[in-house]
Amino acid sequence: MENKKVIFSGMQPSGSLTLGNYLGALKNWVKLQSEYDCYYCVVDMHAITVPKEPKDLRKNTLEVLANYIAAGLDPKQVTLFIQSHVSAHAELGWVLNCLTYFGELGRMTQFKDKTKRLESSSIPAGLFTYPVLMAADILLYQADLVPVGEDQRQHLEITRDIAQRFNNRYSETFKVPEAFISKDGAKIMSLQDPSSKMSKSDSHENAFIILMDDLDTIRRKLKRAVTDSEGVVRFNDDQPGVKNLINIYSKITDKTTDEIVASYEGKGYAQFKDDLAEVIIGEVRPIQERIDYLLKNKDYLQEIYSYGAEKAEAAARKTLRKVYKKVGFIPK
Ligand code: AQP
Repeated sequence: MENKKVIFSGMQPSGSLTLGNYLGALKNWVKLQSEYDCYYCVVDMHAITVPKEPKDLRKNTLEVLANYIAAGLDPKQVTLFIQSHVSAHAELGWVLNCLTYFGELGRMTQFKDKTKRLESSSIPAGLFTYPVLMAADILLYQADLVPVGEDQRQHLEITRDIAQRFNNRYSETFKVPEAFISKDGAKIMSLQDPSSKMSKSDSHENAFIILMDDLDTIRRKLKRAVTDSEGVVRFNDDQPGVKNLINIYSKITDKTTDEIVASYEGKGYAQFKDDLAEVIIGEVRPIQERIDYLLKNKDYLQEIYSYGAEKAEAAARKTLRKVYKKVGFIPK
């Protein structure tokens, strides 16, 4: 069998997947599946770094898996699994925690963003060490490439640093992975605050569109999307709300931003937003039909994640055995 390069990536079931997750990452994952040996994971252990209702976590975990498949990932071609089913993630995570410094974790902008309104006494340690678990996820599979959105670049850098540190201290063990951020994978911003990224756990539900939003909700959220008082569809930094909407339009239709701006000359925001709502609906409707079908067939989903866990486990154990040996743990 030809040796394909390995890809690992995952999403947290911290909510239902947004248009940001889809356009920034998932759509790209689908394009890569035939060319690479792909491990795509639902990272439920990451999702408990902030408090989460158990029943919501269970629901979101299955939904994210269904979203993956409905967006086009083929369970026969890629390894689809749930992180907590492969205990090597937690085990390697601990070893890597012992190799990662407090100072470098403190520089992570996602940690700073997520904790800026919290007292230190209420910040879970897991939120702080989140990038270390992410490093374990990736390094277990000896991934060559990690397709993520621009927002995850810094976490990829720390993964590389940790891998290199381990290799230098104990001898060559991990492949040092590269971030794989496609041109198409730019950052999609919040519809309510275009200075922050669109996030599935945003407390303001008009800030994001989820792939499972019904069609009227999509139209309503678009209507309420923050723009400005210019009233002219232009792609520039002084109009961040409109710029974000043009970006979304462009990612879905493959039209350039210049083409989109030209086609709305002399037309106002209302027309542009209505059209964008229909563009989004055209993209998500077939995905929604497949999600519906999958969520009604939980046995099928279970078959997929059980099979995926078995495959992932075999690859992960191989790496973990090496790591344990190198750090000096005695085999059972
Ligand atoms: N707004 C975005 N634009 C482009 N890409 C995005 N991604 C997330 N938001 C955007 C990409 O989606 C993948 C999922 O990452 P995750 O679920 O592990 O965590 P995240 O990046 O923290 O995503 P969210 O939606 O913002 O989740 P919460 O609200 O829980 O923090 C990654 O590849 C990411 O780059």
